[in-house]
Amino acid sequence: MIGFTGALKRCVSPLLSFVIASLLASALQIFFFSPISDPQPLTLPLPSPASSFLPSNTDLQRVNRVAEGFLKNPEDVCVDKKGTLYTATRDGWIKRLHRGDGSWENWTMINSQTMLGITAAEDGGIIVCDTEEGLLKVDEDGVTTVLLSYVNGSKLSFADDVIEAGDGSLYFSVASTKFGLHNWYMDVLEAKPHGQLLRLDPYRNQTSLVLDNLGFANGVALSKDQDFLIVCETWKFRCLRHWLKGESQGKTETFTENLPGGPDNINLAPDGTFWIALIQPVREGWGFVHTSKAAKHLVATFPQTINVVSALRRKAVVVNVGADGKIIRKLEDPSGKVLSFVTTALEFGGHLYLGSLNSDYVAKLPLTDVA
Ligand SMILES: [Ca+2]
Ligand SMILES: [Ca+2]
Repeated sequence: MIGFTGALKRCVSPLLSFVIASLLASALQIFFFSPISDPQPLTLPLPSPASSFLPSNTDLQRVNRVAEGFLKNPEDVCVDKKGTLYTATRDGWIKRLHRGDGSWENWTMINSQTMLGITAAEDGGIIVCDTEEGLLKVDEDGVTTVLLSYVNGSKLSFADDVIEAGDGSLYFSVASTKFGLHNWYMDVLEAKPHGQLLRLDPYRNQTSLVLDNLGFANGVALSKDQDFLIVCETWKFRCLRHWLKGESQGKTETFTENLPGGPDNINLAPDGTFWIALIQPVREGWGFVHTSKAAKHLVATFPQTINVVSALRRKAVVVNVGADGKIIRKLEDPSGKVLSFVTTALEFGGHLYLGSLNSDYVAKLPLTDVA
């Protein structure tokens, strides 16, 4: 018996030492190698968000897949005055859809894997946010030039979305001045406001800071009359309104908040409302990860766990929001069966065009089919 206990002790103590050493090593690794510093608790949307009066639905499961297999991770779409639809794909192309014959064209190769928001330019062509290169202009002939790559001597990185105002100004967001596209989720985990909204005056070639300390500055849109600008703050689950004209000019206020997801791109609809794509950075039942510093460090150190704690690839939600900031409609794929990680929704010609970082097509939904 004593012999057995002794053998057990001899066996258990190395095992225990191993377990303790492993835990210590993990803790040290997490402490020293975590890419985030002093993470803050995330204020999650309330369990009964403003949209809860809108019933859950499966409207986004009824989309048609356009150009399936041809469009790699189309993060954003835009449409020009002629009705040509553009998207930037993750394999470096700007591709476009010709309205007449419905054909897609490999329009111009940018040779970049880091393109995000795009917008149609007033004088033809499009403007592209490239998280590495800055702001790019692709003219009508498909020729690309760099519009802006430095801001006050610092490299412009993580430009996320851009919109052109009638006076030629380009308003654009910088999602994070600390993290990049490849580790954007660290910005969510750290939950400190590193985002900005800037304005480029192309005639004077001057860039100015419009808003600072934003919680992952993402989509930007102008109102129909261009009297205000909206910027989305992804991990704050809200959008801000910045007045450009009128008696509130220069003032900033909350436009819509407590959204059922993190707002990504936003697009003005023909009737003056807005379509906002909402990504799902927090998985239901996993909110504790976003309130515990230790859990945040753990996920940040082992980023392969992001797909476990987030619902990015499990759900798709878009909302239609009035010019007063109130949610009018909510369209969903609640299980991600057909669509997930939808990052943009653009209304054009009675259809909604949806881009996603988890698809190889643009989804198209006739708006007559949804309530
Ligand atoms: Ca855009
Ligand atoms: Ca975006």
